[in-house]
Amino acid sequence: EVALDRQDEEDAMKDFQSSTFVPPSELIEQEPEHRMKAEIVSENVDHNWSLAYEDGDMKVYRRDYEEGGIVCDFLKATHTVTGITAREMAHYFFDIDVRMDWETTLDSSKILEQLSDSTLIVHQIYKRVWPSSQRDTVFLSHIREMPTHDAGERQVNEVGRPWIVMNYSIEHPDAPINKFVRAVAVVSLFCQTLIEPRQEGNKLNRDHISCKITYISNVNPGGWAPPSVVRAVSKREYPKFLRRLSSFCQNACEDKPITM
Ligand code: 6CM
Repeated sequence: EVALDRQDEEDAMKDFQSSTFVPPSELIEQEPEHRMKAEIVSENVDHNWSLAYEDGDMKVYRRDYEEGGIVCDFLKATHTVTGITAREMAHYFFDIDVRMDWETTLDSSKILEQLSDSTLIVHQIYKRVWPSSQRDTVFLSHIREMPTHDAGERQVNEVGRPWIVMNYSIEHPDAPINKFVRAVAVVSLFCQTLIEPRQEGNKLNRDHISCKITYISNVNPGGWAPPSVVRAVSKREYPKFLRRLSSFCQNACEDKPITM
């Protein structure tokens, strides 16, 4: 019976990989009306969202949402990071080799499977937040350059194509739920390159470029956790994450040629 279960899991995984591995672009192009439409990355923030944090170019919005008393608030943040491109930002957010250099909420981050250069299955264990139990997540992580026609509104001074990283929770036979409470997350980081107009003949350098990021996250902490603690942690951690990831990228790119 155990062997059959395992086979079932493997079959399910194969189905999953072959069916949903690359979302067809026409799904993104025209999103019909539905109750989750406001969560789509290029949608604007409306009256349903409240500004939770603001500092310079960084804005963090949230929308209250609970499932059975568990806080699963929607979070959306925008930020503009000088000196780097969309591709560079997306790359460092995706690259698990540098994750521990900027992410402070983790005990560990491990690749369970590498499906391609642009798609990984990752297992992460988070630091315990008092007084709740320690959490882990298993998610599919995918990076891609988007065709411009899928990208929604273009920014003033935007050049090239946007890049996106999507992390969304899945199950995996190599990381069964046992020791930790399994949190479930849907995260996406959407990056656009902006270039300041410059005088003709002036060579492009890092002072002319910046990366506009739109980050969305929806985390179900999986199992009850005190709402006040969840909201306090998220209020503190998201701005911190955005700042740390941004300065990590700026430092990493400083002396490197610009990658568009
Ligand atoms: O997006 C972020 N990081 C990515 C790379 O690690 C990845 C991670 C997504 C999952 C975030 C879920 C955290 C769930 C753990 C909950 C632990 C606290 C429980 C509180 C109980 C009181 O997409 C940056 C994520 C920044 C997190 C603040």
